[in-house]
Amino acid sequence: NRWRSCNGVISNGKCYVFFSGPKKAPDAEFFCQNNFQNGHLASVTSRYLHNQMMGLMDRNGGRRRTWIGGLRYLDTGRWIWLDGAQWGYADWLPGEPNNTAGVENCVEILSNGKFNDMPCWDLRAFICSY
Ligand code: GN1
Ligand code: CA
Repeated sequence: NRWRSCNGVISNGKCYVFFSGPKKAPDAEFFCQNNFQNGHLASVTSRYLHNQMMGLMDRNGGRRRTWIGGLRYLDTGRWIWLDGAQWGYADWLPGEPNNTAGVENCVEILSNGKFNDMPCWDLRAFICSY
């Protein structure tokens, strides 16, 4: 139904919803796909959207480390968004992405708001968008 509600924030016609989880990143992506039509872990493709995501985190129990939908592309240093958005904007913490132990293929927003690459099996809150 075209007036379906959004239990989070709407930006550019997309709904962004925060979940405390905690889940591993692949389980979080599975959850998003299964609970929302066209659902994925959220892509964060602009400063504006990034600020909105931090606001969403702040309103959900305080800003804690949260999965978003960035994924390292194969073994390259390149990244993709799981929802197919074009990779471009990325507000990495200085020194990131550092791919510690060569296994940090997923992307979290840290409590200070910056992006960090992390092992996908770590348990985190997450943001779905659809
Ligand atoms: C963590 O614990 P350390 O320093 O090996 C984190 C990385 C960060 C790094 C920042 C598994 O790595 O993603 O880049 O801190 N990895 C894990 O200093 O927690
Ligand atoms: Ca890292």
